[in-house]
Amino acid sequence: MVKSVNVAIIGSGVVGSAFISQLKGLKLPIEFKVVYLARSSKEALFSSNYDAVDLNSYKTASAQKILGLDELNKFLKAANKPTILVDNTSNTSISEYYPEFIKNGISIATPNKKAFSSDLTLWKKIFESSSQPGGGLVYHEATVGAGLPIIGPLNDLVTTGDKIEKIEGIFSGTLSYIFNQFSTPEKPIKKFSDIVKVAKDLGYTEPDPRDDLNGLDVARKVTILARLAGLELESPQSFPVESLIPKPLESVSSADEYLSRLPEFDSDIQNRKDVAFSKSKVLRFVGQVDLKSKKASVEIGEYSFDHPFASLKGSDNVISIKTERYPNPLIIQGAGAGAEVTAHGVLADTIKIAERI
Ligand code: NHO
Repeated sequence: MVKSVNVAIIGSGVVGSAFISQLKGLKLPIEFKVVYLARSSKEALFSSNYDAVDLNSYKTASAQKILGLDELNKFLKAANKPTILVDNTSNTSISEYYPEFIKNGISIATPNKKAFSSDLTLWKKIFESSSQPGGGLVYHEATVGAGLPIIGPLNDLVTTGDKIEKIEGIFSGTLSYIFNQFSTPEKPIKKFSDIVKVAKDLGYTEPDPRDDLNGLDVARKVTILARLAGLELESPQSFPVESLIPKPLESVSSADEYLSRLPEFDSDIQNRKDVAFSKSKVLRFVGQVDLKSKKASVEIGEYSFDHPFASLKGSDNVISIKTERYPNPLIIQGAGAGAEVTAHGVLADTIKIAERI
């Protein structure tokens, strides 16, 4: 008999729709039966007898009002089948509710960073519930580096007894692109403000680029990695994070005003780049966790032209993990942003859970 698991999907935006399309193409000896699909924050597809949602017509099929989280938890539990909840939103209320799903035996696969990078109390509740008998499993590979294998390998090192000494990396696709264009081993000529504008036009940034340039997204990823490695950071605000937004532009009301005034501040970052270049170094926006000094940071760092971070391409992410077993750091590099790679990370987690439950 083919193994069958129930799947509830919340969110069908950029990542969610790529996830659904990859799920449709799966060829595995496991049946993934989608019994609930919230296609927006208002509408969902489901039926009281848990019929499979038709993934070919979910965008247009007639829908119902979404279930509240308590109702959804009861609905999924009552099916009495192994169930995976796939949260493809960035919604905080849903992530705060994870412990309740997990206590009910429902497993979670998600790219939503909120649950793992907010208060430490929520992190502890999630993993304590998961470790109880009958608790659901939690997989969140795509919360750092999109689909790159980072969280799985890091977890494997820790659980098998390796000691993590230092984690360092470029964790934002957007900021990777901006610095790879701005600061290169060849005589660099492009202005920072021009590159930010191009990145926005290419759709690489958030609608307001300040949401990338304030460093918070990287700080969230650093918080997750630090906690996995054993440093219990309280929150992404509990360590130094360098913002790339000039102070006077922090409070301007629109993204357009920010972009039009950004050239006024080009000289500051240009000077930093020129100083680095004179030492045969490039600038990169990096997150770091030093387990020995128990410190984390997010800031612009200088790297020699021959350092792996200096030769990064496009919007790639890179992570270097130095451990007792890997004194020459383990380096993982590749596409760190985009719907397809992020969705594949979430789907691979969904499959791993299905194999275990
Ligand atoms: P969207 O397109 O806004 O989709 C979210 C959907 O959730 C919307 O359709 C919304 O209606 C729905 N929704 C919200 N609340 C809901 C509720 N209560 N019930 C039902 N539906 C609800 O967002 P994305 O882009 O698809 O992102 C989804 C999740 O993936 C977020 O947590 C995001 O942080 C995460 N994620 C996205 C990306 C990406 O490429 N879009 C990446 C990683 C994680 O690799 C990516 C990345 O990190 C890029 C990053 N900017 C970088 O490194 O530079």
